Amino acid sequence: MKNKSDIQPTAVSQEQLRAWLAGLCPAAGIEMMGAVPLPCPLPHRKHWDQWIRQNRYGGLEYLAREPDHRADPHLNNPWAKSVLVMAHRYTAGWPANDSAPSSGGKAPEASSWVQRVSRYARGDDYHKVLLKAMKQVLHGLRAELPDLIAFPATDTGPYLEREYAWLAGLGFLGHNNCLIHEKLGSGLFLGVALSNLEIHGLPEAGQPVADAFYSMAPRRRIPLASSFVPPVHMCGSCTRCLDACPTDALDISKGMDAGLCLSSWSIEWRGQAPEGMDHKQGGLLFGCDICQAVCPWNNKADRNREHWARVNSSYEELPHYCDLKLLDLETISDEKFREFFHKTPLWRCHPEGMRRNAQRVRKNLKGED
Ligand code: B12
Ligand code: SF4
Ligand code: SF4
Repeated sequence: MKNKSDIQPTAVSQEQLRAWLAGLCPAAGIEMMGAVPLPCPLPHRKHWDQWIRQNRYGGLEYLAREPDHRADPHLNNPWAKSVLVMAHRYTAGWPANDSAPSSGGKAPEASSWVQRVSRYARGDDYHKVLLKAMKQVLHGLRAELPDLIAFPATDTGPYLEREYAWLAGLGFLGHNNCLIHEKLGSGLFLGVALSNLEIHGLPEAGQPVADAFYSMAPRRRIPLASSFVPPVHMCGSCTRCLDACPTDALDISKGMDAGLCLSSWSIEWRGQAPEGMDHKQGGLLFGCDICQAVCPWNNKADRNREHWARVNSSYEELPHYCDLKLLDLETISDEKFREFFHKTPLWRCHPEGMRRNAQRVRKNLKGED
C-alpha cells in the first residue's frame, strides 16, 4: 500500500462511472451506489453537534469522540476526493399493520423467532456480506481505473453514513432517522469508501443529488432536471413512527434519544434498561423494527416487492437456530452462544446480553417460552 500522503487523485466522468456501475453493482449485490465530493461541509452538522451536546447518544461514547473528524473525514485524509456510498437491501419492506413488526408478515404462526429478532439480524453478518460486495465493485472499478484507491467501511468507520447516502441521492432522511428510498423503503444497509476518485460533473459539495449513479430502482419516474434539489425528508405531516415508538425515543427537531432506543438496550448496552422501563421491550429479544414497520414507505415497498429483484435469501430465510426458546437463551452458555451466533449480527450483544434480553422478554411475556 502507498503512503497515504503520496496518493494522487484519479479522474473520471459521471457518465463513464454510471456505465461501469450498471454492470458491476448488480453483479456484486449492491442495489445503489453514489458519491459525494470531498471536502464536503455537512448540511446537518448543526443538528449533529446539538445531538451530541444534548447527550442523546445513549452512552455510545465513540459517537461523541473527535466530532470534527467525524463530520469531516477530509481533515485526516486530505488525499481523499470523494466518499463512495453503497446500499445493500436486507428486506423488501414491512407489511402494513404488521402484528409483529420484526416478523416479515410470517409471524406468529411461522416462528416466534421472527417476531422477536430484528430483520436486519436474520441472516449472515452484514458487515462481512456488504464489505465483500463493496470490495467486488471496487475491484471491478480498479480494472478500469488502475490508480483508484478506496477504503471501504460499513458501520465501523467514523462516518455519518446516512448523511452521505442522502447527499449521494440514495434516499431521504425520515423522522424515524432512517435513510428511506421512495421505492425500496429503509431496509438497506449502508457502506462508504473514502476514495481518490475525482468525479467530474457533481453538484457543489454539500448539496444532495436527485438520484444515485446506479440504482436498481430510479427514485422518480421522470428523470429530473440536474438543477433539482431533493428534499431532506418526504414525511409530509406523517408522524406514525414517532407515535408508535414504545419508548418515545424519537423527536422531529432533536433526533433520536439513543438512550431510550430498544436497539441500544438490547444490542449495544451491557447493563440494564433505564430504571422502570424493562416492560417497554415487550417481546423484542434483539433490536427493534417498530419505527420502520409502521412507515408508509416501507408498507408501499412491501406491496411492490414482486416488482424488484429478490433480497439476498440469507436475510429472508429463517436461520437454523430459530427454534431456540427463550428459556434456552436465558441460560445459554458462552460456548453455545458462540456455536449459534458467531458470524451473525447477534454476536454483538455478547452472551450475557442475550441471557439478560431473554430473561427480560420472558418476564414481559409472563413466562412464555
Ligand atoms: C450508533 C448507531 C445506532 C444507534 C443510534 C441510532 C441513531 N439514530 O443515531 C442505535 C443502536 C440506537 C441504532 C439503531 C439502529 N440502527 Co444503527 N447505526 C448507528 C451508527 C453506527 C452511527 C449512527 C450515528 O452516527 N448517529 C448519530 C445521528 C445524529 O446520526 P444519523 O442517524 O446518521 O443522522 C444524520 C442525518 O439523519 C442528519 N439529520 C438530518 N436531519 C436531522 C435532524 C436532526 C434533529 C438530527 C439530530 C439529525 C438530522 O444528521 C445526522 C448526521 O449527519 C450507524 C452507522 C454509521 N457509521 O453511520 C448505524 C446505522 C445508522 N444503523 C442502521 C440500522 C439498520 C439500525 C437499526 C434499524 C437496527 C435495528 N433494527 O435495531 C436501528 C434503527 C433505529 C433508528 N430508528 O435509527 C443503519 C441504517 C440504515 C438506514 N437505512 O438508515 C446504519 C447506517 C448502519 C449501516 N451501515 O447500515 N443504530
Ligand atoms: S427502533 Fe424501536 S425503540 Fe428505537 S426509535 Fe425505533 S421504534 Fe423507538
Ligand atoms: S413513519 Fe411517517 S414520519 Fe416516520 S419516517 Fe415514515 S413517513 Fe416519515
